[in-house]
Amino acid sequence: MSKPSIVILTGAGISKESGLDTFRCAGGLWQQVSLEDVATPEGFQRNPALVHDFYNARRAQLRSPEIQPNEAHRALARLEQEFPGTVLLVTQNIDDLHERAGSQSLIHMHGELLKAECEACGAVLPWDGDLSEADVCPSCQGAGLLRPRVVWFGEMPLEMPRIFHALEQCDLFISVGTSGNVYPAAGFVDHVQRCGQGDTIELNLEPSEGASLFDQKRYGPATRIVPAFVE
Ligand code: BV8
Repeated sequence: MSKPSIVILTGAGISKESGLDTFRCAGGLWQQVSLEDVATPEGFQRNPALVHDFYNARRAQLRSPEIQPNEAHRALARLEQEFPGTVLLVTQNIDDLHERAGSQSLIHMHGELLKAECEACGAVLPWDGDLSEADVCPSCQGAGLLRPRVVWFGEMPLEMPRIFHALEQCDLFISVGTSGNVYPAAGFVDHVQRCGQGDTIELNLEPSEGASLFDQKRYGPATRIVPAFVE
């Protein structure tokens, strides 16, 4: 694996101007539904239909034509194209807007809305329609065992060793559009400060929970401040 000298973390704020809700801003997702009911394994065990409805609605919205990558997604894809092999984009988002903007060196640490996972055989499958308990796993034919390929609270995010290694090696850590409320992602800036040598910068609409830990901060809408930073 090439040594990414720039690690970028993104959160829901980078997709806000594309029309997707954030979680903790006014009117955000966690004000519409209780995260305990729809973003925990216990909630899924208790009421799988409610969880499927929550993710089915977000999947349908993501696939609607008005939801497109914005200038911030495109600026990060350009950065990767201009410096091949040196950028690793770690997103907390489960949308596919970074891919659609052209980013390829990409880790979805909280999973992907357009994938399903079989709790019986572990298969991870592309899934762009509704998911329900009636669906059968195409890999093992198990019924009622498919779940959204999404990391819920209390579950281990994906590819953590690879992410921590990149944080320790990078020359620059950029955090975009995240409130710094959810760990381990919220702890990445501290990890760079303690275990790495990179500079750290926060690009956000407003100061995050971890703002004081960043070497540099720029505030404003991502579609303005991210292209300005990349340029
Ligand atoms: C783990 C599902 C360990 C996907 C999400 C007590 C009990 C149990 C656990 C814990 C606990 N205390 C701490 C924890 C750990 C827990 C946690 O951090 N809880 C918090 C709430 C305290 N974390 C976990 O459970 C994680 N797993 O720790 O595992 C482990 C160890 C061993 C073995 C097994 C396990 C798992 C965390 C992932 C949970 N899944 N979502 C989905 O439905 O999407 S979290 C959810 O929050 C999303 O994934 C989201 O990405 C994430 C972070 O939110 P943000 O992206 O930051 O969004 P937010 O709305 O908060 O902020 C938006 C920001 O954008 C704002 O700052 C705003 O100003 C800005 N903005 C808005 N508009 C714009 C903008 N910026 C720029 N331009 C704009 N236009």
